[in-house]
Amino acid sequence: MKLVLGLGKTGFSIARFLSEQNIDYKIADSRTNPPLLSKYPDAFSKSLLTLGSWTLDLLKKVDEIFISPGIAQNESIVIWAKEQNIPVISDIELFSRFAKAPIIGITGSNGKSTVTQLLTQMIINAGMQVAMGGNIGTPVLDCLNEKIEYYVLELSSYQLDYSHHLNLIVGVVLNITPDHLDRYQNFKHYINSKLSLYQHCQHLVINLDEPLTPPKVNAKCFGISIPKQADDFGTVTCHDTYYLLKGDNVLMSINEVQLIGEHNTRNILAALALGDQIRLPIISMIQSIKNFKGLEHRLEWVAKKQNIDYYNDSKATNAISTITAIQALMRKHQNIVLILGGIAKQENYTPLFKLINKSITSVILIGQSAQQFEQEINTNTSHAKTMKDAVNVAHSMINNGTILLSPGCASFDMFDDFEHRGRAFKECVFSII
Ligand code: UMA
Ligand code: ADP
Repeated sequence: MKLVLGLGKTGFSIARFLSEQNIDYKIADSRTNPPLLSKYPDAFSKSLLTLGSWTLDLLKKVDEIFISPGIAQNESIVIWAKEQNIPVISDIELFSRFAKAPIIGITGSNGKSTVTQLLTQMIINAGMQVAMGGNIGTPVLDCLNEKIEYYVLELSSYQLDYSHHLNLIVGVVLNITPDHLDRYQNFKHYINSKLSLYQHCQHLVINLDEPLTPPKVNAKCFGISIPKQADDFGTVTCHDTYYLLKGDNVLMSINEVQLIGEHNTRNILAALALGDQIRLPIISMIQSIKNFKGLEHRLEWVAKKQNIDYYNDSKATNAISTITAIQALMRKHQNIVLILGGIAKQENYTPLFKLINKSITSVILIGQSAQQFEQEINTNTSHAKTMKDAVNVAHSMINNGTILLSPGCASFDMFDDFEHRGRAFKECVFSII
């Protein structure tokens, strides 16, 4: 008997898959009323469902556990399973047992979704059948299809922690900065979790600008400098313009790219290196980059009205992604009002506060972190209880410049998720202008 833990997106997709395979399972969620329960009344048999606190009884007759990524490794049920030698694996590992096409894995603290989406687009433009899934939103088991030629998976550290046997044709750890430290004993454990992806890869893609990645053996590399190897991807500046390079060869000018910021240049170079590892034609990859507008909620330009540009970077849920957004905009925009805050992560926000104090005109503080952040910020600050207030106050502060939502925090104190927060921001912007 298999045990499925968690009744979210992952749990439901595992249950559906096991039902289709006629594999016996039961399913349990430690909440009495998990948020998705009402949405899927017919997806599982109620007799197999346990809601509420987990006890040892749940493990009776269980020979394998399929666990949702949101369940931490220090939960009692995971510890009990280890004591009884019951394997605990992710949906990713289960998927990899059944997937017939090669799997590409993308992890990192920031940029995963952008690279996953761009690489998927590159494979489509090269004329192949591809499925994209994982942490980006579609559970991997929902992607399984005989016709697929490549799977492109965004993998979180949570998913990697429960994936011990994967076979990736190529993989990348884009970058590693502190995140999710509530789930790990310390930063070192988080780093090890991210780097575990490389243990599963036939071919590696490595970020030369990331000191935490391993020796560059047997890998294609990328970074913001002139490549040292013919197979690596990088950049060169000539007459104030950046060009993307493969070895000595100029691929394209950065002026042909729609995404802004050096972080996105890195994301593009990573996608090129991954695509090159699977031998996608360079010409079609370049065309995909030219067409790529980026994803919603990631430094997304929303509108311009009365000399004010509005950007939605709701996906910035940690300090470094907000730093990245400010640095990207500062090059062209001098007068920036930042909407910041939510549930702060257990990480060092000092570099962000330093940048804000140096470069930001005003900050509108929202969410639980407001009082804490206010003590560290010297620039002009205001408080807002709702997104509507935040946008109105920001709008009243400047006649020209940029209003940026880049909260640097999780959203759950005020919103369902970062998408809800980003949509709320955009609705408020459109109601003003
Ligand atoms: N649950 C328990 N006990 C617990 C914790 C959770 O029973 O101690 C139950 C919850 O009650 C809930 C279910 O488990 O019913 C939720 O499972 P989950 O939190 O693993 O979420 P899913 O809905 O399965 O979504 C997961 C990913 N969520 C997390 O990793 C927290 C989604 O990533 C992913 O898109 C989806 O699988 C499909 O693969 C989201 C995320 O926030 C976007 N990821 C983190 C991030 O990007 O920072 C890692
Ligand atoms: P992830 O899936 O890893 O969360 P996204 O592509 O969704 O990454 O971007 C999340 C946030 O991080 C956005 O605010 C985005 O602007 C920022 N970001 C994207 N790529 C990078 C990068 N390479 N380095 C730092 N920040 C980044």
